[in-house]
Amino acid sequence: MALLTILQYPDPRLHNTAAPIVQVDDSVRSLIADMAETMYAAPGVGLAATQVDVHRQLIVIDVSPTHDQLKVFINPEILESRGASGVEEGCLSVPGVYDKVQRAAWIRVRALDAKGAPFELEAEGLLAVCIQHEMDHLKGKVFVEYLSPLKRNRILTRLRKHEKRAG
Ligand code: K1U
Ligand code: ZN
Repeated sequence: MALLTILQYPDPRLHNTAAPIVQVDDSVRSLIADMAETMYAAPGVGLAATQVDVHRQLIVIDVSPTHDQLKVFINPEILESRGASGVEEGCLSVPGVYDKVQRAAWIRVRALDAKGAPFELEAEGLLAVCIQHEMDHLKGKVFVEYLSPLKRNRILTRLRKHEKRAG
């Protein structure tokens, strides 16, 4: 297994659109293992392949307090959604920024698992928000792009200062 580098906003590669995965083979399972290790080490509760510069439709999520309930979503689709969530979001590609975004409170999602088998899942709370956040990454959208231009410019200024200081 390997720790992968997480792209940092405003890296333009975060705006790439991910392609569907045609075959769930050993290379996909190896990427799943590396993404899970990277997510747990960060630490985070989700990670999209886009964030590690792989532009394929793959997400890993674990919102359990025990960090032992890894969920894998390949080619995810939202079939139904309801309500409005009030969960605050964070993003490993935008460190130090937390804010609320308009998302559905409940979703029904269809995807393939790590073996390539189709499944459906109903989700609410943090899991529902995390799935929507990660699916946005696969479409090239970062959560700060939902915020007002004022907030987004402040975030960009702070991140650029931080980047300069880090060399
Ligand atoms: O997409 C990402 O960068 C991962 C992101 C997922 C997410 C969190 C909260 C709401 C929506 C999406 C994170 O994991 S940010 C880090 C985080 O939330 C966290 C870190 C340690 C413990 C618990 C949460
Ligand atoms: Zn994110």
